[in-house]
Amino acid sequence: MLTFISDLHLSPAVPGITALFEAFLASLPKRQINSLYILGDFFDHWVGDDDCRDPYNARIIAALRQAADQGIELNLLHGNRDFLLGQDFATAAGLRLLPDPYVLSVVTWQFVLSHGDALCTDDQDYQAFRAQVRGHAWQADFLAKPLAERKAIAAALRQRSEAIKAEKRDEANYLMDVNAATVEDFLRDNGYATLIHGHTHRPERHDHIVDGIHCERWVLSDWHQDHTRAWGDCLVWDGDTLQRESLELPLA
Ligand code: LP5
Ligand code: MN
Repeated sequence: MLTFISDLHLSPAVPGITALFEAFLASLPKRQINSLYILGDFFDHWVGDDDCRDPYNARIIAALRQAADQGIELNLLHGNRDFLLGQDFATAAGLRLLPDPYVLSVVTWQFVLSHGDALCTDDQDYQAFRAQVRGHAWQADFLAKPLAERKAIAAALRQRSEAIKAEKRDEANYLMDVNAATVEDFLRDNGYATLIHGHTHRPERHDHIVDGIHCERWVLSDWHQDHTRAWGDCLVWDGDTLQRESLELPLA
């Protein structure tokens, strides 16, 4: 059995979500789930693998490693907040970094996995930003900065991003969602497979008819916490059907 999650945005600021994730990971062997696919924005932000030593990050890496050692196959695609997760992190956590998009063929079905940010082509400011920060030279330049400076830049960008989103939500909500024509091209380019993505924080199952072919698009939720509980969702493939499951942890 396979399971898919996205947009946990893990950080020390969300201990409830962290506990929910740890409980979720620990529950996989009992549920006969042997592969986990994390579809990006696993961390709230990631500024380079030299930050693996940070105590919070080390705790998450240890939890992943424990699951890997129990035989869970761990896979991760980058999100827009943690695209700097690299091979040192992957090796320490015992997981495989996958390209975005990633076509996942199982015995009876074909999925295509993506974080989803590349599909939001109406958000031209973001796409310009994305093109810049996904470049190799730009990343090498950023990673050469001291860790503290990178953390300060990431914090400023996060603040700015939240402000921009609040502004755009008021004036043009659609900007923050996927573009329908981009999704159709994407499905065509990826063999009309069942698309699973996150990023938009709009959990839903959509039907698309592309070239007369029925395609499904499943959007994962981001994870949340308040004072009483942490919650999120996952998708589970049992070899026959894909189902959304709610995850919840009461907080003392
Ligand atoms: O993440 P979310 O859901 O809030 O919003 C995204 C888009 N925002 C981002 C920015 C991330 O939140 C912050 C990333 C921090 C970690 C990265 C570490 C290393 C990177 C350092 C880069 C300098 O991705 C948001 C979208 C939204 O999704 C919906 O799709 O709208 O897009 C933006 O906020 C981007 C702005 O539109 C454009 C900002 C341009 C800023 C340019 C500053 C360059 C500074 C360079 C410094 C070296
Ligand atoms: Mn995202």
